Amino acid sequence: MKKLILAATILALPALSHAAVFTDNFDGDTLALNQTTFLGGWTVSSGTVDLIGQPGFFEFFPGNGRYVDLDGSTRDAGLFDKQLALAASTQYILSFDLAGSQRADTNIVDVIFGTSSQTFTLASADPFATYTMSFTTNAAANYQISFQNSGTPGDNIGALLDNVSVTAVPEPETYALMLAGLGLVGFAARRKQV
Ligand SMILES: [Ca+2]
Ligand SMILES: [Ca+2]
Ligand SMILES: [Ca+2]
Repeated sequence: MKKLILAATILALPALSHAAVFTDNFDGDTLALNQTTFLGGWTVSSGTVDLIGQPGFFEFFPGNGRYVDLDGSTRDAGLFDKQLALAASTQYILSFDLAGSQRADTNIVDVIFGTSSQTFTLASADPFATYTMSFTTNAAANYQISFQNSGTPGDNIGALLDNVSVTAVPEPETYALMLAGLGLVGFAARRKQV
């Protein structure tokens, strides 16, 4: 029994280090050019994005289901963004997959996550790759996640976005508590054996 608890506690460690607060693979969203409604609570402003992919709608990456073409079909790439409620004084990691347009142009994507921002350049043929950004909150509040495609303006051909997630990084004290817990369980298990 003690061994079982110990095993369960060890198994719980990786889960604790990746406490997801938001995930979105866009697979449940409706295929459409200039899509404005997203199950993940995204909004599109100052232009448009397309929701493309499986089945057979600009399906460049079978296996990735559906994904976002960050330059819609109105010759004006929109700001794709959402607000996410995050706790105070916590480090968060944003993870997302970006691919090139697969349609013979290079695109630049500006990503903002809370107080962190970064620019990514995607060559047309770039496959989906996972990128991460991180920042630490100050107060508990709504924080921004946004993706803005630029590059060749107004060609309706954007970089592709999939698998957005946000995870909280546990505080060192949490690990200390877990390790202390492990030690106690181990001690109890050893005592039982004697
Ligand atoms: Ca997907
Ligand atoms: Ca498009
Ligand atoms: Ca473009």
